[in-house]
Amino acid sequence: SGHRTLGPTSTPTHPLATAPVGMPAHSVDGFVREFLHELNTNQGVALSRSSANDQYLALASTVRNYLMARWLETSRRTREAKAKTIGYLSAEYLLGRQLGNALLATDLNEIAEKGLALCGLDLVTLRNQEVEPGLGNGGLGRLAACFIDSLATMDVPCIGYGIRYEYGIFRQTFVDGRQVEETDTWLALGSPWEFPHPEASVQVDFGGHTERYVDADGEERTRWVPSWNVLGVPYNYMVPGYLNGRVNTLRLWSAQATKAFDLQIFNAGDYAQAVRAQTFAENISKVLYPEDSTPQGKELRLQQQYFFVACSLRDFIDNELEEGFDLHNLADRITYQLNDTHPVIAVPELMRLLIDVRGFSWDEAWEVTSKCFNYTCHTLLPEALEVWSTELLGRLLPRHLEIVYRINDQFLAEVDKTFPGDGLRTRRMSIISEYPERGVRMAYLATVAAGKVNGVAALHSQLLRDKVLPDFSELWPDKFTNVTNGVTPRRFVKLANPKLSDLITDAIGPGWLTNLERLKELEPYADDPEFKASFAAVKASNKQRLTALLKTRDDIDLPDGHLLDVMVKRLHEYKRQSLKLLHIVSLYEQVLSGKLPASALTPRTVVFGAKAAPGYRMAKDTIHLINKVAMKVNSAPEVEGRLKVAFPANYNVTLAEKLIPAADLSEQISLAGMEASGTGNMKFALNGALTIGTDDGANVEIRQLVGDKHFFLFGMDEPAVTELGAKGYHPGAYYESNPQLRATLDLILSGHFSDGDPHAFDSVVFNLLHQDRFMALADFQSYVDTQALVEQRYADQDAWTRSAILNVARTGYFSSDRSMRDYLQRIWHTSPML
Ligand code: CJB
Repeated sequence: SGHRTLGPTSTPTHPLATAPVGMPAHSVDGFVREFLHELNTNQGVALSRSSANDQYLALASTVRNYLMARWLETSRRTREAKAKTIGYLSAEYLLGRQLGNALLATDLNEIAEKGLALCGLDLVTLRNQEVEPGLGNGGLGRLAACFIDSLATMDVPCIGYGIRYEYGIFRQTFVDGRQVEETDTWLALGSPWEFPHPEASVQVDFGGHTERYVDADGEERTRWVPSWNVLGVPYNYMVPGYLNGRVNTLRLWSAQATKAFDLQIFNAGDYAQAVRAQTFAENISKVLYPEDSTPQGKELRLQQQYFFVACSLRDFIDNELEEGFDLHNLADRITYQLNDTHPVIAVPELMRLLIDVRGFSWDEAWEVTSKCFNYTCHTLLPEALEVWSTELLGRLLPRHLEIVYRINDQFLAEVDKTFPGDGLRTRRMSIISEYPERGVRMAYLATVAAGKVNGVAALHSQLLRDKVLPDFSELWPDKFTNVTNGVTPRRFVKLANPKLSDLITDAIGPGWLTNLERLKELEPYADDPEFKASFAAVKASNKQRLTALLKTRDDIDLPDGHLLDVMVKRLHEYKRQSLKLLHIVSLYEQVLSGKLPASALTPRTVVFGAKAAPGYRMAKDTIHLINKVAMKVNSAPEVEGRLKVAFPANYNVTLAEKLIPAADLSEQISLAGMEASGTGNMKFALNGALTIGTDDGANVEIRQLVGDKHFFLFGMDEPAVTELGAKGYHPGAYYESNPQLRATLDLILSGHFSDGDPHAFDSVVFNLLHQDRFMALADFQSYVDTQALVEQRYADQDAWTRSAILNVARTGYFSSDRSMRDYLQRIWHTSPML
């Protein structure tokens, strides 16, 4: 018929049919041969005629080939062992560049460098060709990337499931200091790390209605009659473990129309209509929603969520399990981790698959489903908890809404049995909310279905139980647990900071990279003058590397010898970039008004990196203000050589890898009780920056581990915040009673930073004065006082370096390998295959 057969035509019988291809030779000559072969056969060009992009793509596939045998072998070994797999369900993976990590995982960096040099090419230049896959917004997506790296490195079977967004997080530029978003065309120059498998596409249904019918056994059943569908095409990515032979899979789904193109309509002359179905379907995986911590409740977003979990559940059941597998035992083979509420629609989807498709009874299906899921909550902000209107859910997924209602009925009956007659409680705990409209509280649904519910740092997990889900924690105390987040030391120490890594290895040997607690062995070196000097030299060299990068990347001049003070994270009111800004303006104002001689300032460069959600007005206005303050401060002769503000645009993983190793001071200044964990805080500490921070998120644990002397704590703690809120918070009172705070805000209101326009920053300033939901004004004095302590401490470079070394030595706990161990023991109840 002219169609290609999908899947194997028959069972392959050759002895080598299931064996992986052999590993390419590990030699410089071999590498060069393979590289040129890829360049010639994949890119179709000769070296002499090749572009940098050709060279990058050929290099990527050369390196990729070294992982290929291990990838195939991993999959064979996992199937054969019938090992339990972690199904990590996440709408975001903020992966960062792949080439460096692949070179590290194959130990090919040196060979590649030498081989390319023989070809007259430079490895660093080619590495810089790569456009990072920005398939996430911030911490949540980057955490997912760290976790899958750790699982691979620990030899734990894991499939990461997500969406292959055609456009990832927007590229940020500044025009007159204002953020302008541009499309992230990360796929435009080719994507050598992905393997599409259109033959393994999955059909996903939407819309329509449900019907009751009686099956052949006389059983009353339900069938969903959908009204439209799309195809999910899987794209596989390698997730290599560090030098251990395991290569797990990240499987991202791309949406495609089931009927690509209507030839009849085309022939009738309606060209636009002929492609409409295609456009409509492909919109589902077109673009990452750039909202971070604030779901918009948009229909397309719900389509994305259902699309990827429906594909993912079907994929595992149909393709990863052996034929004839009894799905009653599904929990023996997979445990799904729900990364926030984004994939929670997987719960009714599994129920539907088991009941409507596989003929399970409700109770049998619930028995299986309630063993398969666990849920991680990443926030405390009430506006970040997803609620889907039943109107929308019923229209898009009518069968799922029915199932959710029944889960709720069954759950509320259980509540009523435990707390008879407590109608208020049942109403509070209902998965269905009634105001402002009827909706499904996805966090409640997740909590009801999950075996375990966890927060992401000790404080956050406690507040999650006490403030967000108190009734649930009372009903099921054992369901709740904490797993403090972590970061992968492969990317954020070894790749980002090769010089520090070499220094560490020289001191304590190489084992630390997969056993990060071994950094403790560095403690005695904090008092070793030679080590301290080398450590300081590494920091200085990282600053130089950053200086060179910012010059070419952004035409920013970083002055020499400054305290490098870095605040990089999404722009959010709760994270309080505005507080950092008030500190800068306060310093500047004091010099300008003659209250402080410029010579009294510790030379300091503040670096910001932050994207604002495109629809988040206050965040965008804050970016504008920071840029305007930067322009003024940077050109003011009064503070020249003493104070500088740099705001490189488009902060991303690639920039983080250069910024963090250069930093002296890490800004972690959210209002206590608001930052679930933070993971940037961990990356800075591990790279020898000292933290100025509130008692919030993982800062609490960082401070406990590094010790109060090596951490700059300021501000109210969470109970104080709650108390002040209860008492009634009046930010204006701080303005009235604190002359320096007043002078600072007045300078902004004077139009000094806005070419005389006094109203340019009204939104930001009046918000601080009249609302200040995150109490920046209340913490202002404590913050600037603590910054003065920072300066005192920095003046003693020897003491500073000692503290920096102790930060590195004492934060090995924050490896995502440790986080994964905690999940394995406390949540997943499985172990590495080793
Ligand atoms: N987080 O990045 C996001 N997006 C959300 O929608 C909700 C939370 C962040 O997750 C990180 C990983 O757990 C946390 O470290 C961070 O505090 C939190 O804001």
